[in-house]
Amino acid sequence: MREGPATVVHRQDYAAPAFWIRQVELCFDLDPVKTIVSSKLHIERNPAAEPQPLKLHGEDISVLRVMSGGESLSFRHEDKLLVIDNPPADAQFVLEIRNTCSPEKNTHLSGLYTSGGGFFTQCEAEGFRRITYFLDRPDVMAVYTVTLRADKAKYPVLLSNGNLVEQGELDNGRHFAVWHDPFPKPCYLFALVGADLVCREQKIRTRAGKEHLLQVFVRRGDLGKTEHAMASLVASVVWDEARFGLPLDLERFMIVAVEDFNMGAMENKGLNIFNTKYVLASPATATDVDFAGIESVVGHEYFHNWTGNRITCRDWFQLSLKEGLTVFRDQEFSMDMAGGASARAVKRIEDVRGLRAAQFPEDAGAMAHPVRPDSYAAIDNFYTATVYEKGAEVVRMMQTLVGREGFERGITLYFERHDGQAVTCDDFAQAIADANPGSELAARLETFKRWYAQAGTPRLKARGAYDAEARRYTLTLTQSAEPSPGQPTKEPFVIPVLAALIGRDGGTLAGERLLVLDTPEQQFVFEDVAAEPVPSLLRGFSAPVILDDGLGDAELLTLLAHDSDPFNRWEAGQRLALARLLAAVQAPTTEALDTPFVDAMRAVLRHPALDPAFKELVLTLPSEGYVAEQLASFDPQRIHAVRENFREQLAAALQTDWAEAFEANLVQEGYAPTPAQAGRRALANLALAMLCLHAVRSGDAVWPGRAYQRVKDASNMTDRIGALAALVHSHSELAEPALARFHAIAGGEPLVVDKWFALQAQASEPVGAGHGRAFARAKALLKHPDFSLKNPNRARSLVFQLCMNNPAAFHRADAAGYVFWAERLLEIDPINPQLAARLARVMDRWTALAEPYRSAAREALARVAAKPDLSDDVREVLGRALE
Ligand code: 0A1
Ligand code: ZN
Repeated sequence: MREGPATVVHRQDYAAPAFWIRQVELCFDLDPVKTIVSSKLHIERNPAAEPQPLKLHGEDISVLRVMSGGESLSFRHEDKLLVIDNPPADAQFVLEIRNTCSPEKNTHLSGLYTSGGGFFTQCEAEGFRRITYFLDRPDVMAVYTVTLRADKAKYPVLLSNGNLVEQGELDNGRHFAVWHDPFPKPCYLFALVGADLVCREQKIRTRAGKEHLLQVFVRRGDLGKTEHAMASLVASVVWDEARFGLPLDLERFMIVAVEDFNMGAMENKGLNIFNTKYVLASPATATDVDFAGIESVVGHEYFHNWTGNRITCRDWFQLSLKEGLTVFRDQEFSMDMAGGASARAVKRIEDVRGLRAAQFPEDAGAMAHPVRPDSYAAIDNFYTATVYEKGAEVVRMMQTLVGREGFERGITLYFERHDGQAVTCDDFAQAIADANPGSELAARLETFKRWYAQAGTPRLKARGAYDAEARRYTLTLTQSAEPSPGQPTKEPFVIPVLAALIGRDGGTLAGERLLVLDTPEQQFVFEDVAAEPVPSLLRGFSAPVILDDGLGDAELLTLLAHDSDPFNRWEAGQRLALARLLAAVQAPTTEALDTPFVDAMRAVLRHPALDPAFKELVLTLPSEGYVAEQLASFDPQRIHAVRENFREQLAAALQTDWAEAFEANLVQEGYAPTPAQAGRRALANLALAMLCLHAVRSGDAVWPGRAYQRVKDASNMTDRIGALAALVHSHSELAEPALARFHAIAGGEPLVVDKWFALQAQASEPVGAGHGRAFARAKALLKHPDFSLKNPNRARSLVFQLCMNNPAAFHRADAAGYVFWAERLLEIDPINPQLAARLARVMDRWTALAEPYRSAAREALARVAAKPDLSDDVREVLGRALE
């Protein structure tokens, strides 16, 4: 941390390194206070570069000596670099460095740190330089041999990347292990673990007949919660080979769970390190959503073995090369695992809902950036929804444009060309296009690549005209895009629009067809259309755009009842609800919901053929955040009041249907985290929430009583927390005793205690009397003995949930929410800048707030930004917010 502006790195300034590091021998004497790192670097000059000093990155570490050929070399420090002005003149030479670091003091959780008495590493993006001096950039790829030495009793398990080549005893109760990774890799994929762990093992045979060992390492006592992670890993290995022909390339593949971790997990070669949240699960401790999260994150990290590790990024601006592609792959994996068409659609709807909740606001806010950013001050700030989720949509559009088989051919060509290299997003797009000459993508590749370069969510307008006489339907598509920071004007995007025409009676008038818009405006003609249709556009959300199709209630009701594309069917329901929410938010009072809408919702709830999971998605109103995003200036309190009012109306109007849905969807079989069971539990939980809401308003004690019983007796966490949420959000008198009960049942299990904090931090803020209660409760929880800001999961469960996911509690007229935010931010920043910078992002959309929130938010931002000792991470986020 330092004063003054951080250095900004620009994509255009990329230059190949002047030195390559081809081989690395590392030796660690692990000690929490002072770890000694000895490194031997086999360096090769880049003949294309001018002779120049060798500058190695290093941060928060101390150098002991630098040698070459048995001689000491002189060096100096320049900012955060170790500069060797006169390295050996040979084309190749060996450099030996000894340095120390202090894992125990490393609260940033980047580099080598301690957690729960063990040693763990996190090197992406720039953590390796916090371990030893190195050319810490992804295009420098080396083969690693790693020796670990540590006290055997305290750290019986010593792991690093690749294969174990030797292990044995040392003096003084110490032991050692030597690991060798045959694949050249950038240093961000390095990892080590030294800890007291146990593991679940399984052997797996790939198609080539080779046997591989899979291992999941956890703390003693957690072994019973590793079954699902292991099953997900096995499924991932099988899937990648079946879908893309990409086999496991290592003898051994390890997953290690750690309690203190900044992100979800990390794809270190052969040694993935995971946040416990994405490994540990049992029916009693994890919800269906947690089980699904584990499957997708285990898949994600495993898939990185090819997309990220075998082919990596040339520089960090290309981050989406590996992240967008790997998110796309994990989404496809989860869809394939889900099974039938309806379960696949449910997954797609959830993914799009996530994109709209996180990425659309990002693209409209202060931190808006292209999928391939142009500059950064702290790269850790660019592990964003844009790089990940929008990046995945860009890959998905490529698949739509070349077809599924064409895309698989493209992936094959990508590996033929680039295996073992560090490449760019352009290289990826080129491979997909080259494998599909004559495709819609190849025909307009340069235009398509604007998706990498231009920030902001494009708007797509669609208007149709039907000529009954000619039986012709003409669709006019128009696109536009708002300016974003640094990009005042935009060129047209390539927008793939999957479209079908539906009859007013629900029949199909024209089957699905791919329309490709690549100019500001284009017309598409459908011939031989028997009657005036309702267009079903952007099916499956075929492009990440905001669609204005001008459809009215009658047409949306038709799509909700009949569209054969489940995504658009759901979307029609959401749009009916959204229109009503927006109208009410902008009106002085909230009126009764109209009968056609309530009837349509009832029809979905009662529908004999629709999946419970799908019903739950349709009957959940658009979130407060999504409503806010539609408005140029929004009042979070008004949005909350209207949405709560609508929920109460739906609770009352559909009361008997909710009761039926609850009973009909109780799962009698033994717990399994399948989409079918999960869907039933989700709908039963929504029904219970609605029943409690109505009961508390009308003074009826039966449903809250049942919910309370369920908190006590539920046989799985999904049911238990669903019942608890129903009591908390309806402000039932039973909420307090139920919370106490839940905490007791948690028995100190960290991930369950996190849920207990998170639920209270998200508690619906009462509208009218009692307003402020949810905020006061969350604030009081800061003092709870179980609370700590040092553990990222715990900090997220209370502080982030309140600031990000509880708008009515957070945005207060008296600005107390913003004061809370500023105080926590300043507390977290010296401990963990990455985490603090995430919290800073809560204010991304402050300019769209209505008064008095807007002025109060600006004041809070300015107050924090004026502090002298902020980290580069936080400074970058605040700087952009105040620009
Ligand atoms: N590459 C990982 C995510 C990750 C990124 C940065 C981290 O530390 C700053 C940790 C993990 C993934 O995509 O899963
Ligand atoms: Zn990733």
